[in-house]
Amino acid sequence: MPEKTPKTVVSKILAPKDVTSCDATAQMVAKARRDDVELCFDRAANMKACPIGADSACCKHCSMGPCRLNAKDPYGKVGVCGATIDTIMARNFGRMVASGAAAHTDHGMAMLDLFREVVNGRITDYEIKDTEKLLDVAASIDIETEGRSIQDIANDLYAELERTYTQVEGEIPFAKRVPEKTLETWRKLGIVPRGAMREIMELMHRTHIGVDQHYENITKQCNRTALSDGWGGSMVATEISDILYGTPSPVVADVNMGVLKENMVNIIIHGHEPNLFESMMASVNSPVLVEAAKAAGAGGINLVGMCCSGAEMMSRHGIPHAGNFTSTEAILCTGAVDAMGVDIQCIKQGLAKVAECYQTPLFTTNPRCHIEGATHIEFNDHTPADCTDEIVIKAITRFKNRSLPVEIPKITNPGVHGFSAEYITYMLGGSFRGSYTPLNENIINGRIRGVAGVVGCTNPRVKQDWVHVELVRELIKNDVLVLQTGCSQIALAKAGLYTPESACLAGPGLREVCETVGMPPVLGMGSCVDNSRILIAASEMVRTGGLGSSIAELPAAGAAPEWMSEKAISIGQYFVASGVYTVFGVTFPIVENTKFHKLLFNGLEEQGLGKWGFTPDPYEMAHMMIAHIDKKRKALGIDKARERVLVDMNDRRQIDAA
Ligand code: SF4
Ligand code: MSK
Repeated sequence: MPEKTPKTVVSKILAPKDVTSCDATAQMVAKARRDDVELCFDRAANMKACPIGADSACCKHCSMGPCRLNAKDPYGKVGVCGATIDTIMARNFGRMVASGAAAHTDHGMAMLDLFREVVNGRITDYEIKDTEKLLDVAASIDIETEGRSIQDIANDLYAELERTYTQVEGEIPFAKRVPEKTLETWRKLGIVPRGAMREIMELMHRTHIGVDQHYENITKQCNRTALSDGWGGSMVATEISDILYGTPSPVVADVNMGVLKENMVNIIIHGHEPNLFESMMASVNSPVLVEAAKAAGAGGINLVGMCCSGAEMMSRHGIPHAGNFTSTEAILCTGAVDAMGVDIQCIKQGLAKVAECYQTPLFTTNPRCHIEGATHIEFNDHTPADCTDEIVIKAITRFKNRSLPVEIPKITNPGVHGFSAEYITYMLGGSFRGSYTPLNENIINGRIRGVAGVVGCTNPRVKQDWVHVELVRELIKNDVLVLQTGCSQIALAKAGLYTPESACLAGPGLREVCETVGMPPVLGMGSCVDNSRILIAASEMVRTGGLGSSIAELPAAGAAPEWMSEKAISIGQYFVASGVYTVFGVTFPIVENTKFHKLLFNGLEEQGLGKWGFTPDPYEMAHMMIAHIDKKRKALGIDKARERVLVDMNDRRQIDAA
């Protein structure tokens, strides 16, 4: 019999401080060890990643295989069907893009379904909250708004946006928002998306055995599919969520496990769909349920978010946030979670076992996501309170019967969140001359060196949050303004960088801008689906002028330093296809020194798009991004302007000491 590794050995191998730089999570990892409970960190340590799979050198697309090629001798062998390593890697990569894009677009389509039912009056628990946003979005795709009723405009908007998903031929509606030169490049390359369903279907078809066997042609469809996500499914999800629930503007919120309260009924919502969370907000404020909580001996009901719907609700309403992806099991070890409700995406199956260990009821709510061992209470947009009220009632019962010790890490990090693309316009220009002009001017004059999007997951294969935090600190120190979403935003919030005072960590130029405006050097924009806000901000920068005529010309770069999901690959690919240099950490699922690798890491840039980069090291990553930003500044002829604002050594020493 093979020898099993006892959990006690695992606890000796992994010191909590080695798996996470989040103190609260480390405290809970230590507690899990004492309680003999296994978390994702332990499973990662005991699951050696298959090197052939990690390199994408393995194909299991048909039963003549699986075929394993050798990454060390990539052209020494082909699959049984004759597929080369470039075909195999491109197909595997393409399927990651298809799956990631499908996740975002299915979510977006669910938001659009809800919008349709609200507009036609069949759903009354939600309403159009932000009519100004409705008018802006409608106008951006040439829907007439003058002198028309909100109802008529909303009906037209629904009909138009449905094409994002279902259209068979033609360009998706939000192609109209793409800077002209970028769009021209896409047209020339034949990668303007039609409808997301068509693009995802075609990519799945092409990656079937015996169909597309040229890595360049597969990559073309990867671009088209990823763009149908970024400028399609994801963008619709964000815009419709804003219309229904309000466009975020800066709000102060607490982040970290200390947002749980020992004397309250604690409910966590985790996932990606705001409708479950919005309904839960109503349920926890229901006087009847609040009374029931008090009758059970609680001070009240405490609703907190995790992962991406948590980031979205924090940005929109200031709801406290308890932690990112890698902390979702660890937080259950507090014993203080009276219910966890989940919907879709990034919900670890391991939650069920940890929840059982700590007597926390775990509820799945979405028909797309059931988990063995969890209780399923289906959420229905037509009767949302049926689900969320029941979860609250179950949480109150659990609170009343709490029998395990409670240990809540006493750490909270306040910060300012909720920087939508619209608010950036207002913040920098004021209500009378709101525009991106001040941002562009500060980039041109060199106070701001460039803009970086730092986004994406955390991953138990690297020390949680550490790569995000070190990367962002290095970027802002070098005057790069950082835009963030998703689990990365939460990592930096926990590191205290979401306060305006953290501007003291920035270089002198960025610090001056932050202090003038009163903003942090790191701007959080919401969930991973809200990466579309970064695309909109980039388009506005191009449209405002002075920084080139395509996204590819902007002094900008992107990174997902601790990525783990297929959604991240789709996001990375749509940023690359939009013209952004995008650097990933952890690992990259492609063998180096192959034709497909050269295409992704160089060839796409030669076509007028962006390109991929990779390094697990945060400092190297920062300097790869800064070098790219400087290259773009030089090409724009604004590198000289930057020299005028260079600081003296004394100033620099002060920044380093801060
Ligand atoms: Fe092997 Fe080709 Fe089948 Fe892939 S498609 S498993 S490479 S025979
Ligand atoms: S939740 S995709 S771990 S950002 Fe959007 Fe976080 Fe990545 Fe999931």
